[in-house]
Amino acid sequence: MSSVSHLVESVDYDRTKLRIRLLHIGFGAFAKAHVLVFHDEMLRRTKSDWGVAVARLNSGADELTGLDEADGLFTVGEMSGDDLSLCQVGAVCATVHPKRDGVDALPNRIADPDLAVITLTITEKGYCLKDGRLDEDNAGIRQDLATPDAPSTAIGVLVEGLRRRQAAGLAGLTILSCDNLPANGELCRRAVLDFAARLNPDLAEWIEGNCTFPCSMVDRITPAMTDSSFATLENALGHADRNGILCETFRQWVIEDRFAGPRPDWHLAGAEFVEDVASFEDMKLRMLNGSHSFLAYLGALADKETIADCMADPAFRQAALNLMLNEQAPTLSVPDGVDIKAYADALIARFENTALHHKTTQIASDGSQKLPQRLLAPIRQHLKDNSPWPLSALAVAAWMLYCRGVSRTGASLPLNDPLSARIGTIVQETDGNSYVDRMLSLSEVFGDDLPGSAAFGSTIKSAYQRLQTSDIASILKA
Ligand code: CS2
Repeated sequence: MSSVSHLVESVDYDRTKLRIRLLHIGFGAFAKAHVLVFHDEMLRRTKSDWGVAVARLNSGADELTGLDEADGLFTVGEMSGDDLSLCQVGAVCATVHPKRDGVDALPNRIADPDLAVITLTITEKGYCLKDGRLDEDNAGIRQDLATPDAPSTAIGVLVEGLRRRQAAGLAGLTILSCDNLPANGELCRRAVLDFAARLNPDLAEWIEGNCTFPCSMVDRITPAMTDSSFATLENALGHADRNGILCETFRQWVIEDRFAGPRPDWHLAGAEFVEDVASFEDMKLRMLNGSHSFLAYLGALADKETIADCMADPAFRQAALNLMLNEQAPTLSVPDGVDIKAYADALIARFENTALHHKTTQIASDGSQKLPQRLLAPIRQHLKDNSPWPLSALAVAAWMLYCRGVSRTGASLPLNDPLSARIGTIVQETDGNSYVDRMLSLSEVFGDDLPGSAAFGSTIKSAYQRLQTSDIASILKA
């Protein structure tokens, strides 16, 4: 790649006119490359006053300070093969971090009269759910319920901010989840209302009557930045940008059109406002994320570092396509106008993008939170229809084998998961079929129904045995 040869699309709107009307909580790689890119393009087209404040809750205070030092400006590089196009995002007017700015900073930002919309990328575990309801045993939730005016979880922060809005006699907000969960808005609403109701039923009623929680489907492959991707960006820009991000060129955002108040004109940047987003969510979660998880666990076990490395192996490539078309697509109600075969082909092409160094171990993280919607929901459908699901079984068994922390050649595999302590105990105490049985007893993952299904248990055990004894590429070819 040649240096200093890439044209950067600089910010072309008057940043002094921006007021903070949007707050994004969970400002990581994905938000930079997705929500903020849509928003920035909207600002370029409309020259409107929708400024953004971005927040993080746990780690990342220094990164936000780094962004402040760059006056909120950062570069997004879209990569396809050897092509890299660069764009500067100027929408960010302020950053907030409770550990840097104090516990009141975020609730007060939510209670600002100018604010109209909150977008969230807090990952699956950030919603603190169990069986679709707030998990009151979650340590963070327990703590926030005890000290609600000093919240540490996203749910606690939202409720405290909304409480301050209600007390100030302000209008409600639109709270827009952008995480990879089915009916993400509904789940967010449930968690917020459950939390609020525990504190004060009147507050819960106010939130229900004045705030909306639209669902949305978000899509853009955005690997975590590494030294090498920062170097690629620096080479293209001609100078370093520690706030920058690299991602693929594709992006999609389908949003349920249910806003409590003003709505940003994101459609001018390609977002779609629709009445019902469920079919888009399921399609993306199962076809893209389901096969991502499949490739992540099987690929990591076979020592493949990235998704593109998996795709370079014909056995993996064909298996991913087969999983999509034979096991995921038949469980979907495909959105009108979508050609599912073309969608699958496009996903394969996106996975093949060698410019994206998307690590299998990154996607493998938080499996206990991801498996249910990506793989287990379609498997339930197959069990009901009595249709075959051999590749989905391999993916679930591969997750179990991955959790033991060692690849087939003995390389160590990192386990990042909210259930890692319990999984670690199961790994220590059991192996073989009894290991599979103990893993199946994790009801957060498998519910109460799947462990009781003989067909499910025996299929996973047989897939697990094959993975332990045979070469992965030959299992995929079989
Ligand atoms: C991935 C997603 O890490 C993961 O679990 O499957 O982050 C995926 O890259 C995005 O959902 C793509 O839109």
